[in-house]
Amino acid sequence: MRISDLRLYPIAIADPPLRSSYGLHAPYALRTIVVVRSTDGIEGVSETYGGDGPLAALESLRDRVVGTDPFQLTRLWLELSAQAEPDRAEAHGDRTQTWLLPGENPLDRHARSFAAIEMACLDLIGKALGKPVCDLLGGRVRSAVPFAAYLFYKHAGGGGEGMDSREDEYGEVLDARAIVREARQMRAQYGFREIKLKGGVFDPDQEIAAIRALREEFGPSVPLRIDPNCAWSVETSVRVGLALREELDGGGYLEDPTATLEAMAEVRRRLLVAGVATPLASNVAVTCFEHVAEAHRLDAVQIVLSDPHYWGGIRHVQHLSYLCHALGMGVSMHSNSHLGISLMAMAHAAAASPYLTYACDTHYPWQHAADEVVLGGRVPIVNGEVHIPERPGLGIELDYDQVARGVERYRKLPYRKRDDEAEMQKRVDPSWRRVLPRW
Ligand code: GKR
Ligand code: MG
Repeated sequence: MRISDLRLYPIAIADPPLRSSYGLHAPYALRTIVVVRSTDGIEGVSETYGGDGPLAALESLRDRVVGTDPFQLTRLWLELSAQAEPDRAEAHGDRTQTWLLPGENPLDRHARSFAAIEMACLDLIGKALGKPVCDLLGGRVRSAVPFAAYLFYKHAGGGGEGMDSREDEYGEVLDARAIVREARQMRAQYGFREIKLKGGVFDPDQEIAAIRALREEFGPSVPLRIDPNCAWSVETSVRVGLALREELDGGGYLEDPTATLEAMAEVRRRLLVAGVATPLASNVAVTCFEHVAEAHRLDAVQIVLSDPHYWGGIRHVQHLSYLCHALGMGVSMHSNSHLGISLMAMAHAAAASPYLTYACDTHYPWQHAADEVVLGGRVPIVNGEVHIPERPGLGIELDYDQVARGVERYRKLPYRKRDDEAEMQKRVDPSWRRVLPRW
């Protein structure tokens, strides 16, 4: 079996005005749908970052991918990794997500492109053999993958623009009371049993109050995590860690409170001295295998946030889970605005990764059924879990009419790149800049 065709569909999907330390989400998030077709007419699909950059990176692989045996991808990984070397200068050697949004760092371009091809090939192989992806990788350790409620502060609006606006399910969410309301609503709809709050938006005392209000509402059986995406200094991170010592205990974590591994290590040291063992998690300072060793050496990070989209695919997430286990580190999963194909890729990666024991993040509740490209509509999340269906590959098929609508939305958009800072200036505060640390 060979790959006879590679098709790339750049799409735009409605996205509500969510806030983070990066700024504000634009009315549409960008994604790329990837289809590999085999010589025997089977199609494998995947979903990855969107916009011109990721699209051009994938387009440049067309000649290399077409003609390849989908079972033989290791050489492609090696070739792409070797080509990534010159990108070091372009990115000033910084492969973290401190300054560049996920999907934008040239230093993980090869890992992102490879991942998109790998996921589509696994889907293709699964469909050819009649096996679910997780069962191609040694078998699943779980058939239902838990995800966490991912709470955001947000402005009014459900995403999209003008006649193409989506309804605003959650309304404006700018204080602790509204955060609790959002959590209640999301839990009622999806049954999530763990909660993450995207922080780094308001004064840390307001975000401490929001976490406390969540604890008060849901009790200690619902683990809580907070992620300010490096908005805090070491001092502030320690202060928040001390203040939330009880609330983040029992399965919760403090995610990327501050920038750099050295600063995270300092936060960890100071919390331990004060008797607080809340683990620190990271998807900003740790984005690749090379970072894990240093994070472990410094004891800067105790939970690594995997993500098949930029760690080099589903198999790399599986490898990462073994590595973290051997090092005595935990592993969880990061997410970005995405549709059902990504959700299924994340679910299969988690199902096949024995030591991934935290509920995975997902932005899926923030996306709307009108934008879904999976045939039959939205992938169900029930009791906070995604079930691995007994269907081959990722377990989904593409709805090409929906893909065409997504491509049309993309075509009409004036932007081709996620830029939360520009969006924040445009819609909230013209003088807003991303400053780290802000507090
Ligand atoms: O969607 O604004 C967002 C998040 O801030 C996202 O871009 C982050 O990468 O969810 C992510 C995280 O955990 O850092
Ligand atoms: Mg994070």
